[in-house]
Amino acid sequence: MCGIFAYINYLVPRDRKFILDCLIKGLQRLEYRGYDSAGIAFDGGNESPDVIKKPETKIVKKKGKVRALEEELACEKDMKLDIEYDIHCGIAHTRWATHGAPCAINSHPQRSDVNNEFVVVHNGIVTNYRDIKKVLESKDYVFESETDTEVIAKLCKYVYDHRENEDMSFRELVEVVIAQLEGAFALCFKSIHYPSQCVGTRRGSPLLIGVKTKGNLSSNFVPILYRDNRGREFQDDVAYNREAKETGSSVEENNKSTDSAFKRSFSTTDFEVSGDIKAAEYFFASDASAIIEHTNRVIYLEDDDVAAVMDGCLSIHRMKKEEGESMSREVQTLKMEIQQIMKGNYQYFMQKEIFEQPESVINTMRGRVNFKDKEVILGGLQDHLSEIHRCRRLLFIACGTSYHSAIATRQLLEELTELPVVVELASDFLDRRTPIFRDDICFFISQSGETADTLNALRYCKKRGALTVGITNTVGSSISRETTCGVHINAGPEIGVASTKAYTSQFISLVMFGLVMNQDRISTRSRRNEIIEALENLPNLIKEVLEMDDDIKKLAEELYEQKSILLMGRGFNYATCLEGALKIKELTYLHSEGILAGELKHGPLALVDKAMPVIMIIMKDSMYTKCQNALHEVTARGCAPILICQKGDTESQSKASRVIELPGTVDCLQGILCVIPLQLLAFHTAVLRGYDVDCPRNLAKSVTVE
Ligand code: G6Q
Ligand code: GLU
Repeated sequence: MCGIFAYINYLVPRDRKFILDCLIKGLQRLEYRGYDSAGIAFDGGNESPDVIKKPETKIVKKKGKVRALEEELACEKDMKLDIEYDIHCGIAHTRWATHGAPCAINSHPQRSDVNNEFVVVHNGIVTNYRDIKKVLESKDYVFESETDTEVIAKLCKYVYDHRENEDMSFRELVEVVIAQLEGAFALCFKSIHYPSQCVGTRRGSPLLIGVKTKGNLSSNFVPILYRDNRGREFQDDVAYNREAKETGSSVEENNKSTDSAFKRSFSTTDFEVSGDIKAAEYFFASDASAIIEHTNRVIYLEDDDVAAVMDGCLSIHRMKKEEGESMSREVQTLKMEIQQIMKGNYQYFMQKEIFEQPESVINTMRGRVNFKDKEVILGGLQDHLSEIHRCRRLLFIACGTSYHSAIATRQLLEELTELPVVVELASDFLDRRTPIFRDDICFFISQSGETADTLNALRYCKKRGALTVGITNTVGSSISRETTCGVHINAGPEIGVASTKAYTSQFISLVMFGLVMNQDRISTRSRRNEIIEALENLPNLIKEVLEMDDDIKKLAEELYEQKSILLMGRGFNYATCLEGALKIKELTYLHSEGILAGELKHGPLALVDKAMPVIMIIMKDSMYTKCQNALHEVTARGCAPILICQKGDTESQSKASRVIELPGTVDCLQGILCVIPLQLLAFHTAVLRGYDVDCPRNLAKSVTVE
């Protein structure tokens, strides 16, 4: 994720200092979304704005948090801050790198050329950027950054320089550009060819517009403007009026009202501020936390909307009209407080990140899993696949939750690669000075990419000639930089110390690796297809499990005063027990232990009596019968466990004290669904015990010491 913010003032005089402060403040509100670097673009030149000179755009960018950018701006030489602008557009960005390490040159705004003719800020991933880059390079475009985003800015210049219609609008140019893009994006554009105009658009990443005018907004709807098959713009008045009437305001009413802030002027297809209150300010942002302090009136753009602000008018355009889609975008009123918004409707970042998992797993798979053709591509490994195929064994080395993601996928990786798979805790691996060979492939899994134990293990393996692969969530981190190749899990920033969405994204990334290794094997084709189909449906199933949140909260109310909780499972759910136990202990400070159900009779069963809280995971997979045996061993000691099982498993449920029924999926992915109730249970139990969920005692988000 990242933070996009743009501020446009029209006939509202603002000096440059106000404008820069507004942009910086907007980024600070969005910093929780990503903060490895930041940048800003605004009108350049030091003369008074009423001296008409060729417009120029100034860009200032800096690695580090927004504060570093603010300091950089303060150091800008001869930059007059008291210049006043009646009309101005500024855009800004705080980055969470996916392509290109965090540094000034890779920060946004990215530009079309050395004259900053077009600048753009981007949230998301352009999955076909390599192809676009090749084409533009063949036309002598020179790229300066490692980002995917830069192709967007250069595409703008290409389209502009080759436009047939001299009067091509900024919005039309952006429509041509985004039609070439694949992947996910929210974008804001600024250009010297379209002074003081701003165009914003989205596909897969959020973007909203705050509107601030002198008058009260009596119009609650901005009509969508479509392009007909001759390229002319039209608005479906009939459908718009019907919808507006149903919701209490219509074009006629708007036009009658003298104080309406939006009035449809038939001469153009835009909405403008009417009467003498033409002054307006617009705020484009990735989420409302950057807007709320300016205005509570916002418009949430939908995928493929293109919003343009020109001469104080806001218009929203779509290329084609889909059956049954809304004809307009509602101007909504925000009712939240700023602090709350940064966590959305959530009390804690960890809670937000648990509920982000349907989206984060989609982002992890985006541009990598082709569900139609049943193909998986991991671009970061492509150049090393032949070496990986020839290796002697695969080692997965990590700590904590990241280690559990390797345990969770070990069985599947053995099945799909038919190679020995070794999973190691980094600290123990180093203590033993484990033998490593040149034909080993060593994977280092780390959300932060900075964990000292894992990093030291990486350096140990590299020294011994092994091929090293990073599986991280942080581009530019030490592990991502020092490994030979790798996969970015694209889970977005994980703020809560207790890892949740990173775990499920690591899990999915390792499953994708297994599918990549198995691409050409005919014998396992049906197994592959079963897994890929299950991956496609997984986000919906995660959503279904998250809807059980209230039930899990009730369970937490029964457990939060306990002293200890045992979790038992085996096969694909042994890791789930380890991970669930870790979540419970690190958030609630209760003793909790993940036990391999097959080990129960070798000792742990001594802990079990009718008073011991036991959570048992039993799924209808190849371990079902063996788990039934464990269930009998436990119930024979008077314990009625809390059962996490598949819907309809009445046999197991008859012996349980509480039942959490989950939807079924393919056996090797079931652990993704089973871990979510445990994440929620740990969260609610911690809240009930009055602890700080996002910052558990004694812990840190990134353990950079051994
Ligand atoms: C788990 C914790 C912790 C973490 C490890 C590894 O909830 O966040 O166990 O998983 O410290 O961290 P990295 O994944 O950043 O290496
Ligand atoms: N993919 C772009 C980059 O790596 C944008 C990442 C983001 O959303 O911050 O620069």
